[in-house]
Amino acid sequence: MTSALRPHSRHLDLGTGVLHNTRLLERRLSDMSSYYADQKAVQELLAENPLIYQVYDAPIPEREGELCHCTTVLKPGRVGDEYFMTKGHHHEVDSAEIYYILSGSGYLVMETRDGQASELAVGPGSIAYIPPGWAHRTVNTGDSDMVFYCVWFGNGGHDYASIATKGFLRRIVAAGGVPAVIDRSAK
Ligand code: S6P
Ligand code: ZN
Repeated sequence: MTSALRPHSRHLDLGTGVLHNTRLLERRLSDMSSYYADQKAVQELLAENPLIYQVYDAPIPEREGELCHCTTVLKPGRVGDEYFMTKGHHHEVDSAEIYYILSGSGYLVMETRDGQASELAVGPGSIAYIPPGWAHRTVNTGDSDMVFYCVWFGNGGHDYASIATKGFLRRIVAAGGVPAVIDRSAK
């Protein structure tokens, strides 16, 4: 199978995470207000509706044989005691993904549909391997942008619905000023 694409490259600005000649997607609090546990804090912050993250998504065809890739710039901040985070998703086709953390620090929160969970602390230089079947979310626990580069299978697809409905088994919150991993149901 020959790709419709010609060999090419694009420029990644290592300082800002901007990946040039890509599609920019922005997620503000209003795009994901139900994802945070503290709904009183959500309501208070919605007036300002902060930018939570940006995705610079390379325009690669979503089909078998291709490698989709993008950078994400996840802002620092909290909603109540819960750190800013991405929505998180499963891939529709169980398939692996690589995350390369360029700057900032936080957690990759992962889980399987049968209830296994993992919270991986990552920082600059971390290359995280997300095995097939593990849903994933990134959480910025630092005080600067968390920038990371991801590569996944073109035919992987994205399933946001199950996470949007149930959330992850664990949340990352500030407890006494430091990050703590707590169960989803904990107050
Ligand atoms: C894509 C990969 C990342 C995320 C991005 C935003 O498979 O995992 O590029 O898309 O970090 O997160 P989300 O959960 O809103 O797609
Ligand atoms: Zn993914």
